[in-house]
Parts: sequence; C-alpha cells; structure tokens
Amino acid sequence: GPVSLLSRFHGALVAAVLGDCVGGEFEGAQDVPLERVLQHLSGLEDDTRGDGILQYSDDTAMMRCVAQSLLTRMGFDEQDMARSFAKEYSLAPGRGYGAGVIQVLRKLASPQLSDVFQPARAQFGGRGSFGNGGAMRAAPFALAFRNAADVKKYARFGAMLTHSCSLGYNGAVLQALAVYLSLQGELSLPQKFINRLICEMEEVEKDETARSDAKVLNLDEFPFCARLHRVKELMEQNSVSIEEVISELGNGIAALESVPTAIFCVLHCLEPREGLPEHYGGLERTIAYSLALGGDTDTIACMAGAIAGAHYGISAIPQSWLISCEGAEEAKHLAERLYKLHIMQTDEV
Ligand code: R7I
Ligand code: MG
Ligand code: MG
Repeated sequence: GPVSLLSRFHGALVAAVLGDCVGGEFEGAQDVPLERVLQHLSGLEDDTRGDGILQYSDDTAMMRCVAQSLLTRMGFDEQDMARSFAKEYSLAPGRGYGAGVIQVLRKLASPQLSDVFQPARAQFGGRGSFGNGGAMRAAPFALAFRNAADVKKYARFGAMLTHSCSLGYNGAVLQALAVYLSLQGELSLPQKFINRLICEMEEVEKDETARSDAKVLNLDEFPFCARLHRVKELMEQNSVSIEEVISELGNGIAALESVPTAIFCVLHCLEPREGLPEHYGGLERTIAYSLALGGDTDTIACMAGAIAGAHYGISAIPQSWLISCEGAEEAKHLAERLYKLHIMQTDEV
C-alpha cells in the first residue's frame, strides 16, 4: 500500500544508520564477493549475537549532530552545528573519521573561533576537502526543510563547515536533493527522478566556483551532471557488471566518486536483480548491492540507505537487521522529531 510520510522519514534516517553499520565490515576492501555480503547480512538474522552489535561510524555520528542541531535551533545555525560536530568528535574520536577532517574538528572546538567556516577553508592547501563527509550526513536537511531551495541552501552550508571545495559541498546538495525527492515518492518514476536531479545540478554547477574547481581538478565541466548522465546510461543497459559501475561511477571517498554511485545503487535495485536473494525487497537489495561494490562501503550504503529508506519506508527494513545496529532507535526518534518540525512549518507564499 502507500507509504506514509512518517514512515518515509523513519526509513530515511534508520536505513542510513543501517548502511553505515553493515557497511563498516567492508570499508576499503576492493574485491567484495556478493557471497560474502549475503553471508554478512544473513548472519544478522541469527539472533545469537545480541542487539546493537554493529557499531556506527563517523557517518552516523555526524548525521546525528546535523539532526540534533536542526531540531534544537529549529533550523540551520552554523555556530551550533559546528560546536555539535566538535563536541561529538572530542567525546568519541575513534569512529573512523577521514584523515583530513579531524584537523577541522579540532579547530572547531576552540571557543575563540569566530568564523566557523574558516577551518574548512584551510584544508588541502586552501582549496578545501572534496571528500564525501559533507554528503554522508546530508539526509536530515531533506527532512527538515519543506522546499527544494532551502534543502539545497542549507545542505550546502552544513557541508561547508568541513568541506569547502565545491566538489565536496555539491555532493551534499545532490545527496540531500535525492533524499528530498524520494520522500515525495518521486522514485516511482525513475526516469523522471534522474532527470530532475540532472536539471537541479545543472543550476548548481553553473556557479563560477564550481566551474573553476572542476577545471583545476581536471574534471568534466559539470562533474556531477556528467556522472548523473552515466547513471542514466547504465539504467538503460540490459545488464550492468559491478566492474562497470566502479569504472563509470567510482566507489571512492571523494563525493564525486560516491554520491552518484549511491543514487545508482537505489535506482538499479528498484527491480529484482540476478544474484540477489528472491526474498529480498528493494531496500535489502539496495544495501546488499552497495556493499558488493567495495570501496567506501559504509558511506555509499549510508547514502543509498537514506534515499531508499525514504522511498520504501521503515517497514521495509528487516527487524533483525535493525536491532543489530547501534543507533537505529535513536535515528528513528530523531526522524520523528524532524517530522514534527517539518509539518509544523507553513509554506511561504
Ligand atoms: O570527507 P571526510 O569527512 O571523510 C569521509 C570518509 C567516509 O568514508 C567516512 O566513512 C570516513 O571513513 O571518511 O574527510 P576528509 O579528510 O575531508 O576527506 C577524506 C579523504 O579524501 C582525505 O583524507 C583525503 O585522502 C581525500 N581528500 C583529498 N585529497 C587530496 N586533495 C579530500 N579532499 C582532498 C583534496 O583536496
Ligand atoms: Mg564512516
Ligand atoms: Mg566511509
């Protein structure tokens, strides 16, 4: 039957945590046989290992900070969000943060800091990070704001607290938009969904900074649009190999090499696929497929999980998978509160 908006909200944040937790097992592995993925996942169904056995990483830790901050400030407050990241990092520094971002998080802890965007701008020789750390935590922006313009605007600022390279923050914009459209049921028309994302990103990547970053980094002119066009081409193919997905879209730690990939995982798994168990629904397929790509598996599964969870709703997540994940209950609670914030807002005229 139809999926309620509340179920979609729950699904988005809980499946993001799920992807992070189950994906941690394979992060950085280059060859992940599907067999091993299915073994890992079916292991969660044997209830012998206890609840919350799979720990979440920086992806979830930072996503929780984003959600918490949007809730307590009832909107975007860069000071509060920056402090929240810094505090979370100082309390639990061992969650597997990116090698560069920890410098930013340390600087953000300083009470003397007045411009909270400054530490991010100092990264990587002054260009800023193009890692996927802004995108991995972007889902709550899609839940908190009612219109696409606000989702784009605040996902961008939220990412810029750690990722000031346009390739980093535009990845966050794309991820937030994908979750936003999915919450509205737009994945029921996959062609329209991808066309809409391309259209939105054409606007985003027109920006002068985006163009000069792409040039300096030797990338396509509209790098995210170019990848999204490849997603579209892969969707039109009869069969697609894992190797092709990796070579066309990537599976790396850069936003450009992981956000379009996550979007592809969701689109590809809307239908049953060879090699994936017949009893799997679309959400289970999406998670399994994301892990089978190898590379930055926790983050790709986290992002794909958020988009897929927003489409299928929380009831699509197997209970045994859910209870294996640290932080799943908390994510559900945050989603619930974001839902209330969302419906409370009145549309501006
Ligand atoms: O982007 P970020 O928060 O890392 C997120 C990833 C996810 O996979 C998490 O699950 C966690 O494992 O880390 O952290 P950053 O340190 O900003 O970026 C990640 C990495 O990307 C850096 O450590 C660099 O190796 C690389 N990188 C760059 N390398 C060269 N030049 C990012 N930006 C640059 C760059 O401009
Ligand atoms: Mg991680
Ligand atoms: Mg990762």
